[in-house]
Amino acid sequence: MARTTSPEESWGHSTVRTACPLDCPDSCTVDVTVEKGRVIKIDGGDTNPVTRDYICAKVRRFAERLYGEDRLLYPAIRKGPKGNGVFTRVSWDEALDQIARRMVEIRDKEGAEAILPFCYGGSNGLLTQDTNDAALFRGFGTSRLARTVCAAPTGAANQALYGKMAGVTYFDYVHAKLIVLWGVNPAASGIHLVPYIKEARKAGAQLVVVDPRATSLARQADLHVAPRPGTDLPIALALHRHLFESGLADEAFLAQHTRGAEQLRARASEWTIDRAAAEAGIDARVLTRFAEMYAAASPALVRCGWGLERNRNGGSAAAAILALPAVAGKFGVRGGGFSMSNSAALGIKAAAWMNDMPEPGTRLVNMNHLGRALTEYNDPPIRMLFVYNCNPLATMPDQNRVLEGLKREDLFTVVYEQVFTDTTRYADVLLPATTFLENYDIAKGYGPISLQLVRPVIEPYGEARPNAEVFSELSSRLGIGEAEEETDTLLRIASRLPAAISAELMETGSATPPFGGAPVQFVDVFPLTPDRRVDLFPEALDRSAPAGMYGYQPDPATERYPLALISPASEKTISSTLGELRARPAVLQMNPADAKARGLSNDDPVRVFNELGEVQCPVALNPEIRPGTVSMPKGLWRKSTYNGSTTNALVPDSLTDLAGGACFNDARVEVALLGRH
Ligand SMILES: Nc1nc2c(c(=O)[nH]1)N[C@H]1C(S)=C(S)[C@@H](COP(=O)(O)OP(=O)(O)OC[C@H]3O[C@@H](n4cnc5c(=O)[nH]c(N)nc54)[C@H](O)[C@@H]3O)O[C@H]1N2
Ligand SMILES: Nc1nc2c(c(=O)[nH]1)N[C@H]1C(S)=C(S)[C@@H](COP(=O)(O)OP(=O)(O)OC[C@H]3O[C@@H](n4cnc5c(=O)[nH]c(N)nc54)[C@H](O)[C@@H]3O)O[C@H]1N2
Ligand SMILES: [Mo]
Repeated sequence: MARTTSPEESWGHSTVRTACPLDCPDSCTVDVTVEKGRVIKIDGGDTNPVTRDYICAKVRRFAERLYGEDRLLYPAIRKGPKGNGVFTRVSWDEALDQIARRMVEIRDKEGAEAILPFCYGGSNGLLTQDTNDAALFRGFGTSRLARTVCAAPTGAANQALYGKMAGVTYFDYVHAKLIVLWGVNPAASGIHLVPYIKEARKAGAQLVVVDPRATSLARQADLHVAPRPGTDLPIALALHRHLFESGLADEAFLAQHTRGAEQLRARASEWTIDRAAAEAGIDARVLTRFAEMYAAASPALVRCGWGLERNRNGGSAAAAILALPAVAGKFGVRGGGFSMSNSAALGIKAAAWMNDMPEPGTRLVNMNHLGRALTEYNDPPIRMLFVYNCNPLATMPDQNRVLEGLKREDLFTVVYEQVFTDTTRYADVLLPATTFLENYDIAKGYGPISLQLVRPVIEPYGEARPNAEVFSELSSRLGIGEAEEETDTLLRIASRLPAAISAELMETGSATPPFGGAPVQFVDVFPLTPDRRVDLFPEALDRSAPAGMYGYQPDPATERYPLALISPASEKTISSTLGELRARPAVLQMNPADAKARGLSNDDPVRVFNELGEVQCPVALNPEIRPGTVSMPKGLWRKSTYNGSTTNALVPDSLTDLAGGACFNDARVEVALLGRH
């Protein structure tokens, strides 16, 4: 499958069908129009039927990234002091030789664990991560990275309770009579779900939204529950208590299909509606109505999102929410049950072909502790940071500490990137990466159950190269493996997929999902736990969580820093991807009552601060956010605020109760007019 002719010639069309592998549940089919070797239009296709021929505004603009002035076009090495942004162009050979030489030097002197590979959500496909990169770093014996910045707590809960059983997919929303959107905002973070929700509503479904902000869907909902961030656990436990105490729990289902119901019931027993409502800062009548609506409706569907995981209680909260359909007996009907990540639904792990390479026992670094690791870790200290598929200076907690680490003159930083990001500025060596329009990949959806082939629609721009090739070349320089072409890696990974899936994927560009892409929980799919039951009280998690399973940890607010700062997904970027295209400064959203108490008016320049840092930006008065909570988008670049600090400068690097996740929404802050101290 070597690329001998240009993609255009070999396909003979100016519109090429491919798929978007960016970090979003929808995994859209995209049709890309190419003229004279240049992308001129990106639109939706329908191989993955949820795409329905339209795509989000972000990816429609992707050519602006592809050809933008921030695009990295050739390898380069730092010239002058760290962070001054001046680089000298070098050849790929020079850059890779220098990296390989440094890796060996560091290993010989301090051990390979002094090298930390750092990657996350760039392109989410099966080819760009956990393939040749993992072979290289495992083979060399570097430190390992715990990739916990997202979905770690929800994933741990889903794994422990259900073994990541497939969830209700978009197609079946229309069958639900009640839809609960819990800590998720599909109008921004997965837009193709929205029409399915609308169809369900037309067919008579009620909608409940649990979100501290009155999002567009919350404003249309039958019930909007607007809790203080981080209080979903008491709310969910109060629903459980209501079900158990009112005789509404499905005892037959619990006996046949679950374990641990008694312990869950015991932990929920202390959370009366009144107590939970007081803790969450909501009206007890709203919570009572929620409990009654949920108990009464069938099919009832809970869409559990990621907004609720990003705090100290995130893991237990997700578990308590995912346990609701089991206790209330909502499974076994089309449109009933839960909907979470479907990334495991095809039984394909991310590291499709890595499964037979043993996980080494080298040091494991939690990515949320990057700042700490770079400035404090000693045994050995981190001497090389190899960043790819990630923009940590923009996306990791405790930004000021990350920055302090990146500024270390004795840290050798490689940044392998598509564009000149905030992190890129602190590199010693820059490597230019292809985008999904220039490389192969295999895109796996986590909303719909889907697997699609991503194929290059244009030749790599400048000297950009795909991950698969660059990591295998480095491996060959270090005597770990042989250099191979990207297409060889693709074929090798495809050959590790289940045979039927692989054949269809390579032949047609996509794999047909099982059960028509719409499995019914407890009819078509069952828990993948060891005893095939729902584990409502996972003992191992109970032992590891600081307050035990379903144990609530109180709000971290103090008198000085009373406001909860959240940073939800915005329509403009995917995490920080495309952040370079943001032209105007980002704005802090604040309830008018909170603004009044601080003497602030709309558009005032403010400082948002706590002990970790300060963000300077304009404030917008917005009644759609609950009092006591302020909001700023996730994924901002440093240029998007007045002082080059973003939300993450205010985010502690504390960890969630389960799985070491990030506590982005545990930032507690004060806000004042800029200039007034
Ligand atoms: N446009 C766009 N799409 C994206 C992304 C993006 O950055 N931009 N990111 C992608 C990625 S990486 C992910 S993980 C997903 C995330 O997608 P979502 O699950 O939608 O996650 P968030 O945007 O973090 O938060 C969702 C909602 O939770 C609310 N929220 C915040 N704190 C709490 C809380 O404590 N409890 C409750 N109940 N609600 C809370 C927020 O106000 C927000 O409206 O989206 C993916 N899709
Ligand atoms: N304050 C706050 N911060 C957050 C969150 C929050 O809720 N609040 N949410 C978090 C979440 S949910 C997530 S998932 C993380 C994501 O954080 P990151 O993993 O940093 O994701 P991105 O910001 O999208 O950056 C990915 C980078 O990878 C590059 N890239 C893409 N494809 C390739 C490739 O094929 N090869 C190479 N070498 N590079 C590539 C892109 O150009 C991009 O700059 O951010 C987290 N950060
Ligand atoms: Mo994420």
